[in-house]
Amino acid sequence: MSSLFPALTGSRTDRPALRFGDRSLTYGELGTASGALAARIGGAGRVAVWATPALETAVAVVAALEAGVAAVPLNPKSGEKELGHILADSAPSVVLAAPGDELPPPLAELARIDVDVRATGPAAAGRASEDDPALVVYTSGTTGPPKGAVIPRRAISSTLDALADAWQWTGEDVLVHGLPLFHVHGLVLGILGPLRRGGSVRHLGRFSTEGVARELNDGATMLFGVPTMYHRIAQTLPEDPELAKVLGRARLLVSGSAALPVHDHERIAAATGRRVIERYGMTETLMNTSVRADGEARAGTVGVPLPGVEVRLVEDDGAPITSYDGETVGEIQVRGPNLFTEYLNRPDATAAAFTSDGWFRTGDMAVRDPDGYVRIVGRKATDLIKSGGYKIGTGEIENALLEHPGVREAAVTGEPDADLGERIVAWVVPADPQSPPGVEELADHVARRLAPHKRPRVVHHISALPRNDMGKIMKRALSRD
Ligand code: MCA
Ligand code: AMP
Repeated sequence: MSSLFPALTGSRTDRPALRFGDRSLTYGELGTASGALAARIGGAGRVAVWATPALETAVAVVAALEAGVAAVPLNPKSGEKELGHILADSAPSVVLAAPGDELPPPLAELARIDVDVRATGPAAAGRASEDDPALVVYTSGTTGPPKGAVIPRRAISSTLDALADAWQWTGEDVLVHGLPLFHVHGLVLGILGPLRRGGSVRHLGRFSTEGVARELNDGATMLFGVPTMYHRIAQTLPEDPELAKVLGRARLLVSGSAALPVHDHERIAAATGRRVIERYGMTETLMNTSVRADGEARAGTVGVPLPGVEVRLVEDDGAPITSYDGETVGEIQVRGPNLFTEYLNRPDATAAAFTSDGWFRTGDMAVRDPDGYVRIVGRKATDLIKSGGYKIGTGEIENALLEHPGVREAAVTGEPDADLGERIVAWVVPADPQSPPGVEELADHVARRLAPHKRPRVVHHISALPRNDMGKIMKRALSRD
């Protein structure tokens, strides 16, 4: 089994690998701690990782990958219902967590290993093929609970190596990020990416413009963020010349997980002299396209296909679109070594996600410019919301709302939000119109059951949901009101 992280055992193990606040590990230290943990979890089936933004999460995931065991990162803010579903579905044999972290009831019955980032002891590398699962990452769909995307080892190595080519990403780079570690963006790109290159990562614990400025001023060369983070940077720039100066000096500013509005692109470029570049990916596909470091950073596009990734646009009937005219809209389909293998325990959903000849249907709609640049113009499913860079299915929130005693009927839509991209709006028919549940009550209810980022930000009380003759809720009629 080839290691995903050659730098763990290379000749320069004194180099810094990870830093979270004032805690850090060199490659040598990371190799020792993750090797010792790998020896303990070898053959464990799947392991859950309590993915707080901390050193322990990175050590736990690296150890799992070294052991050849699949890791299931858990959002530490997941509510009971979401956590219960993920644990039942992925059936991990053990949970890896930082010493002292309190784990909620659904995890209480699971064996626990405290991750010791200073552990020593004999290391053990497991056996796994390139097609074996590396991660199971839960991602929302339009209906029902989140599905576990099984991501093989080859997808991780191929996506990170393709990005190294596109971004001229090397071991000299120092990445700063403040993304959560239970999704692909923050974990695969933000942690495993620098480690595969032999570079280093400084995690902010939580995103702040001050943290970004501090790290870029102290040797960091790259920044990864979701559009909400770049929006907050754009808002701060007019009063913060220091932030503008350090962003201007950065080697690469990368945005992804949702579209970065052109207005924010332009405000950042005007204040810093640098353009943010965008890349486009999905939990199921890892990265598909990117503006290249040596290419033109054109606002509003996600660049060109990454090396090894086939990208096509298709009509509604599945016919490929051959024109590169910047106008003809089609669904993006992708094929390549970067793809997931399956949705865990969901052969039906897996089959539906692929065409008969192996292309993955992304559900994203796009056009292609004459020079091959892809512009995403929308999404097939109106029942998926991207808020703060998180993908959220409306069905899941509707189901949670219906479990509240004050809710008789519920529908959820997304509406534009300058900061979050989209915000979640709940349309509720109260059980008792005299005392309808308020926004705080329903937000807390959803946050407790699912996760805080899935909570509605706006609640409208209505007397009935608009339905068509078939009884289906007409969401477009709701959003227009
Ligand atoms: C607020 N909070 C609550 C409640 N209200 N907690 C419980 N119950 C409530 N009712 C808490 C929140 O948990 C949060 O805590 C804090 O109050 C502020 O909440 P909020 O305003 O929602 O968050 P924010 O600080 O504004 O978050 C903006 C953000 C965040 C930092 C940009 O949305 C974020 O981290 N987004 C990243 C999403 C991401 O990584 N997506 C990648 C998936 P606390 O602050 O302590 O958490 S997409 C992907 O992976 C693909 C492959 C791709 O292409 O990248
Ligand atoms: P997720 O499943 O949470 O990984 O989210 C994947 C989705 O995020 C994609 O299907 C796109 O809709 C969206 N996305 C990711 N990157 C970009 C980007 N740069 N521009 C527009 N949408 C993006």
